[in-house]
This record gives sequence, C-alpha cells and structure tokens, in this order.
Amino acid sequence: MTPEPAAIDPPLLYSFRRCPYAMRARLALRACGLTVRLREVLLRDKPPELLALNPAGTVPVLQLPDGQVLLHSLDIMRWAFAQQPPVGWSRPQGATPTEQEALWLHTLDGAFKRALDGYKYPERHPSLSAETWRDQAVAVLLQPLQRQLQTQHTAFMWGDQPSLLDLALWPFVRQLAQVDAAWWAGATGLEDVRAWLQRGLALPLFESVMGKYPAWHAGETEPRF
Ligand SMILES: N[C@@H](CCC(=O)N[C@@H](CS)C(=O)NCC(=O)O)C(=O)O
Repeated sequence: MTPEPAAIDPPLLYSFRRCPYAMRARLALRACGLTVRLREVLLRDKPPELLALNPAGTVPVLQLPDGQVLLHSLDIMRWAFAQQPPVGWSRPQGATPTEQEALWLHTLDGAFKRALDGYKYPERHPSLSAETWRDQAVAVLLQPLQRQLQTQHTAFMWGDQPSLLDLALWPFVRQLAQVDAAWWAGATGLEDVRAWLQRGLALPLFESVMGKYPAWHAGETEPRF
C-alpha cells in the first residue's frame, strides 16, 4: 500500500489588520480561495520570527511551505492569482501584469501613496498643505481612474467583475476617503470612483478579510485564514 502523503501546512501570512498592503494581500488570497495560517502582528511589537524573515519589518510577509518568502504585497497577490485565479473575474492576472496594469501599480505605490501619506499626516510632510497633497493624489490616480470607469461604463476597472488591480487599489483609496468623509462624499468629478469604491467595500469578500484576530505569540497555533 502506498503511504498517504504527509499533509503540508498552509503558507504562513504575517499581517496587520489595518495595513492597506496586508489588506490587499488578504483580499487576493481570499478571492483565490487559498488558505493560510495567519500571524497577526502588532507593528510596535514585532515578533522576532517576522524580523528573521524580513529585517525591514514590514507586513505582509508570506512564507511558503517550500521555504520561499514573499516580502511585498503585490508579489503575494500575483502568487495567489498564479496559483488559482478567481473563476469568472475580469482579466485574472498571474505573475505578469500587462504594461498598462504595471503603470497603474507604479503610480499607486509611488506618487499616489506619497500624496496619501502627506494628506493623512500633513505635520510629517509640511512641504505642502494637506489640501495640496490631496489634490495631487486626486490628479495622479483618481482622475485617471474616473476617466477610465466613465469611458468604459464598467462596474470595475476592467469589466463587470473585479480584477487584481481593483483589489490592489481599494484599500488605499478607502484610506483617502476616510480622511475627510464629508469632502469625499461631495468631491466633484469623482462620482464613478466613489461608486466603484462603494461597490468594492460592499463585497462580502471585503468584509471577510477585515475580521479581528489577537496578536500572535510564539508557540501559539495560528488560526486558518
Ligand atoms: N512594499 C511593502 C510595503 C508594506 C508596508 O510598508 N507595510 C507597513 C504597514 S501598512 C509596515 O509594515 N510598516 C512597518 C512599520 O510600521 O514598522 C508591500 O507592498 O508589502
């Protein structure tokens, strides 16, 4: 009789609930139907196990059963989509995003994120006023997004179903919207972006990745996520 193959533990995900990078990694893992063991961390008290894998100390980090370690959220998202893309989604992308998608992601993680940080923490970025930072965030990412959604008449970025890119953007645009909810609710020229964000946040998928977990400590069994 052939022996049963040994069960392989699911990958380990180091995550922080409110971190938008960790959020998009969790969104992708969940959308692709993949299970991980979750180690929720406190950024002010990082476990040595995380620092051993990633001396930069950022989350998310995904450690695969073969020992490979993914240190960036987009790598985790692409890995998840390459394993098992969600059925029926718009342009499910694996390891190789198109040039157009790469450009969106570059703007998002670069110019938009800098402007978002300036808007959220103007005291730490005093070279510009909070409103000017916000205007920049709108100009580099949200206006192009508005134009794309408006021209295509689609619910999501590339069609009637979400895509990797929608998942990558939502947590960051959500943060911007939360800084000043009254401004966001009335911002002119961003109507389709507002509806797109609302649609994303209303997905059961989004709620399903926002559950609360206690911080993990060495020796504790990780909850399955
Ligand atoms: N390039 C990384 C950036 C991740 C990142 O900056 N995460 C923040 C939390 S939102 C972090 O871990 N910061 C470390 C700290 O605050 O000590 C990625 O895409 O995953």
